[in-house]
Amino acid sequence: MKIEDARVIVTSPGRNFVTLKIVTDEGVTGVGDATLNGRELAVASYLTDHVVPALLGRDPSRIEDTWQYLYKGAYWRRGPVTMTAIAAVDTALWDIKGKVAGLPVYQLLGGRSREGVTVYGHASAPDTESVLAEVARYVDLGYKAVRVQTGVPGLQTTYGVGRGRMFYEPADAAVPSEATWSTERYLAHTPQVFARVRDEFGPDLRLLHDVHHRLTPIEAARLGRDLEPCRLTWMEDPVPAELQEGFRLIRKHTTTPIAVGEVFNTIWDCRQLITEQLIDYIRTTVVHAGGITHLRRIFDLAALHHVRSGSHGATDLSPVCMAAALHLDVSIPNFGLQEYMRHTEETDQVFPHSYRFEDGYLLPSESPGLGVDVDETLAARYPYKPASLPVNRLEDGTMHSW
Ligand code: EZ4
Ligand code: CO
Repeated sequence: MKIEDARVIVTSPGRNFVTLKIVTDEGVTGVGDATLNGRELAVASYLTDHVVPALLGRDPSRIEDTWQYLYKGAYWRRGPVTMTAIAAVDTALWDIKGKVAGLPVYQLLGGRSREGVTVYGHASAPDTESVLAEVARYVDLGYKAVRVQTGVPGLQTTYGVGRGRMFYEPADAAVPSEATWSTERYLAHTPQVFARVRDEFGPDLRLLHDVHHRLTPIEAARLGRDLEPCRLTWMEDPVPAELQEGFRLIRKHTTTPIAVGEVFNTIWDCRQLITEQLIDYIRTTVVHAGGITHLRRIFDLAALHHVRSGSHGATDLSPVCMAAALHLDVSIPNFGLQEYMRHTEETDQVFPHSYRFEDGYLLPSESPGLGVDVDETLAARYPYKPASLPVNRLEDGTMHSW
């Protein structure tokens, strides 16, 4: 079998997505998500101009070899654009392998290690009172874990807080919009929110919070400590993580578990965090960390060091990524949680899939391959619209993380 064609599909059914579709000479097709929020066209070009020409004529069954060829062969290793492009190829090849074998991909990864994939939903609202109602809605829908984000008194907008029910889309303007941030106001407010939520919903509901990289290690240590009575499942992205040893300081001061990694692209970005046991959950994803092949390598390293998976699953990760993530999630020994934000109806129509939500769990598809596709005719009806993630400035105008 040979790769005969590989198409890059850019579409915007409510938000932008880039998808790679590989077609073999025997007519078997595979899909991979290649969406990099706010930088979509860079990946589309990387694929079209540099990867696709090298794929044509290759044997699609050689997944590992193709991964190594694209990673080592580029000379310029790592980085989000490169690793997202490699991820798309890798994911599509796993899809093809599953279809050829007549098995869902999780069977090729060793089969089930659990019945379903526990997911968490996003409760977000401008203030504490209204976020309680949002948490209740997720509990009613069956969710066993909920991420809680609120606005901060005195700040006009806060990243991570949606603009409507079940709707969360941080990428808006073509040129990044700007928001104002205050660490002091945030640190004073957040523990009060969680005290109310824990009080209202009791000890069983798993609660999570995303800091979106906005603190320094010592500030994150304080937040972690202040949140200890609320028993969080995790505090996410407490600090920007380029300086991996920075997490030692947080670790020294708090038992609040730490999750990080949604912006990581390779095992090298998290090697020290994992091997020094500085984190509890690694949030790397199929689409941004080199596909199923490389993500499994990261999760295997994590398993040796008491670190569980907690893959990113916001709306900019397409149903193709989610379908692939679920095959890994259900099969690995050290699964923790999977983030799950519902896509819009338009997105679900462009990417027909057969994974489903049931009683707080996502269940991977039982179809051969990944169990997801892209409807290219429908996709063509939604042209690309530039949209970027916002930036933050402190109250005096200084640029800040996120
Ligand atoms: O900022 O998906 O945990 N989820 C998040 C997301 C990310 C966006 C970036 O593309 O932090 O909202
Ligand atoms: Co996050």
